[in-house]
Amino acid sequence: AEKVDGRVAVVVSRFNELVTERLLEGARACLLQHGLGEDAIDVIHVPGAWELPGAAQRAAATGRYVAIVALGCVIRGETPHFEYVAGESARGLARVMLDAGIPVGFGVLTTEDEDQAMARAGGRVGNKGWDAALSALEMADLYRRLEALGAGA
Ligand code: INI
Repeated sequence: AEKVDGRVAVVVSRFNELVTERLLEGARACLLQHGLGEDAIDVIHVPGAWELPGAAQRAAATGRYVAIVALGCVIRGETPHFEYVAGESARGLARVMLDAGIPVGFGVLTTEDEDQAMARAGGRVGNKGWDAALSALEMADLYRRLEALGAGA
C-alpha cells in the first residue's frame, strides 16, 4: 500500500452535482482509508469541468500539495459542446500534471447519460472518485521514491 505524507487537494465541479458529490465521497473515503487525516485534505469547488484545470493549476502552484484529485461529470446528452468541455478539461489537467510535476488523479466522468454517470459514482460500476484518489496516492508515492533515488538515498 502507498505511504503518503502530505496534503492532497480535491478539486471538484458542481455541474451535475448529484454525481460529483458522490465522486467526492468516494475520493475522500479512499484518502482517509489510506491514512490521510481530515486536515490533510482540502476540497475546492468550481462551477464546471471547464474550470478544473485552472483551479488545479493554482492549487499546485501553492506548493502545498503532494497530489491533486480532479472530479467532474460531463454528460453528452445534455450538451452539444460536450467535446470541448470534456476535451479541454482532460487536456488542461494533463498539462497541469506535467507542468507542476505533481500527480493529478483524473476523475472526470464523460458519459452518454446520467445513468452511466451514476453507475460510476458509487453505483454498479464502482466509484471513479475513489479510483482517481487511489491513483493519485500511488503516483505521489512513486514520485517520492523516484525523488529519493535522484537524491542518492
Ligand atoms: N460542465 C460540466 O462539468 N459538465 C457538463 O456536462 C457541462 N455541460 O453540460 O455543459 C458543463 N458545462 C459548464 C462548463 O464546465 C463551464 O462551467 C461553463 O462553460 C462556464 O465556464
